[in-house]
This record gives sequence, structure tokens and C-alpha cells, in this order.
Amino acid sequence: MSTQIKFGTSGWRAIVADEFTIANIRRATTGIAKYIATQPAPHRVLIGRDPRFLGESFVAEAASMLSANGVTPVIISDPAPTPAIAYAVRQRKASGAINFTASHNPPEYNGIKFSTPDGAPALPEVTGKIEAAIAALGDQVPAASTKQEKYEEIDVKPEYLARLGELIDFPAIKKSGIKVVFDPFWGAARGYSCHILREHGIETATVHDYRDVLFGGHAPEPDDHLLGACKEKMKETGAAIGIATDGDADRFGIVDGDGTFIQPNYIIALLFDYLVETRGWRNGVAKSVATTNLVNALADFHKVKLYETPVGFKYIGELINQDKIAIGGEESAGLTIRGHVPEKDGVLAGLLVTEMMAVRGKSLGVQLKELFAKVGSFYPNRENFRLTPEVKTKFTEKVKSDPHELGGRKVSSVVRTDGLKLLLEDGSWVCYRLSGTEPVVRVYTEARSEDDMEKLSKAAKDWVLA
Ligand code: VG1
Ligand code: CO
Repeated sequence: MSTQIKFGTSGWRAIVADEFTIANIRRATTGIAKYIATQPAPHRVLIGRDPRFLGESFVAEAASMLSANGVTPVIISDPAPTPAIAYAVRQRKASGAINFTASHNPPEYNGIKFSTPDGAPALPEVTGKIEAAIAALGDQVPAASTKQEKYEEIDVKPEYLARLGELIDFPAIKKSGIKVVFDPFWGAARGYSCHILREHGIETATVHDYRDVLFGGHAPEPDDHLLGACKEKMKETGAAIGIATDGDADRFGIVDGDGTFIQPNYIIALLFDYLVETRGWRNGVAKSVATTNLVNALADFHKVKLYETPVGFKYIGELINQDKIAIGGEESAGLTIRGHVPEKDGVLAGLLVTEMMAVRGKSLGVQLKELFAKVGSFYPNRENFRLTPEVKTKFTEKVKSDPHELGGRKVSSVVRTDGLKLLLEDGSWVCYRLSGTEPVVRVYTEARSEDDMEKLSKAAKDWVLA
């Protein structure tokens, strides 16, 4: 039986030498080629990658399969951020992009993200067609082209950095005199953020900005517990901010001047407030159901329309394309802004936070306190539980139910945008969903006081696993 190739929340992901084999890569890329053939010409597809081991070979394999199926491959010569690839697809009017990345997953993984001509992650209606084309191949492994072909190669870095130059106020950062530490986590953003900051005369130190195809043996995820080196470097250099990115640089991690990690939830809220106040962008704001209600409170405060989407950036990308929002973000550290690609951009996020700090002349901690004073305090949290068959059965049953209370709190409404979200009478909430990128159940909670956090998380966990 051949592997079922499914494009989950954000592409297909698997372990190399387990399911991410050459045979399956050939099946997947042939399916993509067959889908492209049904689309308007020109049938040109960009192929890129993050810096994971074997990425280059996978790109070559994909190029040969596309070519064998009448689609012209265009190779992105170096590892590149997912948002830079997205931007290149749009700029170059390509039919799409195949991006070999497993994003924040550990080094033994790889994956394929597919974006459409607008630079957005493919929507389910597209990935559904690709999956069907792959399934139609059955167990048959398509043959690779035997021709020794030379394909067009491109460098996407200059155009993408030029675009960032239009979106970020670098002179304001320079004027503030703040110093920055950049931690690309050995990932696709290596040489990106530091390059443009230095080009504008902003003092920038780096960590993990060298080649390691195994990401130092870690999952390339810019989470608090993995940002030790970044924090050290900040102390050493007196930097006011640390900006990190994940394996494919679509996510960010931010460290405040005093070494405190600032949750992505809060970063999205802070930037939303900043864009409304300084750029007057009031067209709308979007967040996934699992993202903090601090954003909802701010939307009320600023009288800006709020969109709540399922998890997965493709839904936010759609709203960006329609110019319905100033900013859209997910608690998992993905965001983009008006006029930019409909793809999350960790490089842009880090630079925009740096601009916000420079313009406001205040630490992020102080800005967050001010935000809480303005619209109330919110304490979000997320926990993952391994998806054993037993957990799966319980979860499936629970998400179908209509509970009236959770841990002694009355449920005031039930939302089913993605999984199950219970809004509780005291303004706290819990949300349950199956991850589309890892074998886990995600339990998101948000309390209204710091003290209540632990109690609420325990009640939320007990309810779904009982
Ligand atoms: C996770 C995050 C989601 C994100 C997706 C892809 O999905 O929750 O917000 O868009 O990863 O991120 P899930 O289904 O596992 O919860 V990336 O940086 O891996 O493209
Ligand atoms: Co990513």
C-alpha cells in the first residue's frame, strides 16, 4: 500500500527515510504537475527549499518530475524563506511554487508546501485536487526524466529584501539607536534580517547564522526555551530586542530588552494596535480561533471589524488578498500585514516589532502593560497531548458534545470554526483541535487573570481527557 499524501494545515510533512522517500516525492510532484496542467499557461513552477539535509536533491527530483510532465521548473538557488518564495511567485507570475520544508518540525522531517500564483498557501480546494491526482497514480512510482536538463535558476533574496524596505521604516529604527540580535535558527532566513538591518546602518549581532542542515539537532522553533543563545547575545551586546525565525522563516520569536520572551499572541495584538495608531489602518483584523481575545477587545476599542478564522494561514491569506484586513495572525507566531504577501512572514514580523519599539521608544513589556490598561488583561496558554488511539476516541466524542459547563464555569457559547471552542461566562475560554502538522491534540486556554491560568488549563485538560 502506498503512502497517503495529504496536505494538512500547511503542506504535506513526513519523516525522511520513512515516508518522505524519493518514490513519494515523485508521486507528490507528479500530482502537482498534473494539477498545474489543468491551470492556465504558462506552466512554470518555482521550486525552493529550507536548509534541511537533502533539500537540494529533493529539488532536483521535483524539477525532473515537473519537466517530465510538461511543466517548466524554475529553481530557487539557495534556501529561502517561505514568504520570500511566496513573493517571488507573485512577482514572476509563476503558476505556483513547490517549497521543500517541514517548517518548525525537527530535522528528521521534511515536507512540501505548495503555493498558488498569488503567493498564498494553497486552499483545500486546490490541495484536494492535487491529492486526488496523486491518489490516481496508485502504487505506481512515476519514472524520473533521464534527460540531463539544465533548468533556469533564480535568486529571490534581492527582490524580497527590497519589498521589506518598502514595508518597514528602517530610518526610524536607525534613528532610535537600538541594537538588535537576530537568531535565524540555522533556518531559511540566514543572512536575511541581519543583511537588511546592517544595510540601513542598524547594529545587529547574530546567533545560529551559519550552515547546519540539522538545526543543531533541535526543532527549529523560536520558542522561549530554545532562545537561550539569543538572550545571551542580547546581554553581551546590550541589544534592546531579539528577533528569531523558524526553519522556513514564516514564524517569529521575539525577546524583549530584559530577556523576556513575548508571546506571539501579544505580539499580534501589539502590532495591530500600532498599525491602527500610526498608519491609520482600520480596514479589519483577522486571527485564528485559537488566538487571544485581546485582539477582539482591541478591535472593539478601535471599532475595527474582526474576522475569526480556522487555524491555518491560508484563511488569513484570503482576507489579505481581498484587502479586508490591516493585519492577520495566529497564536503559533504567524502574521502578515496589508499589502504584503498572503503568507505568514517571520522576517517581516521581527522587523516590524523592531520598528514599533523604535517609534514608541518603549520596551514591549511596558507597551503590553499599557494595552492591558486600555482593554483588559488576557493570559493565553497552549498545551499539546500525544494522540494515542485512546486520546483520539475521547477527543472525537468530546468535540461533538454540547457541554453546559466546564470546571464549574458556565459555557456561554459554543463555537465550531475549527475543533471546539467554549466561551465561558467569566470571559475565559478553551479551544480543542487536532493538529494538522503533528500527531497531537491541542488544548488552548485563555484566562483573565494570571492566577486563574493553571486552574483553567487543568479543567480544560481534565474535560477532554476524562
Ligand atoms: C500549526 C499551527 C498553525 C500553523 C501551522 C503551520 O498547525 O497551529 O497556526 O499555521 O502549524 O505552521 P497545527 O494544525 O499543527 O496546529 V508552519 O510554520 O509549520 O508552516
Ligand atoms: Co514555519
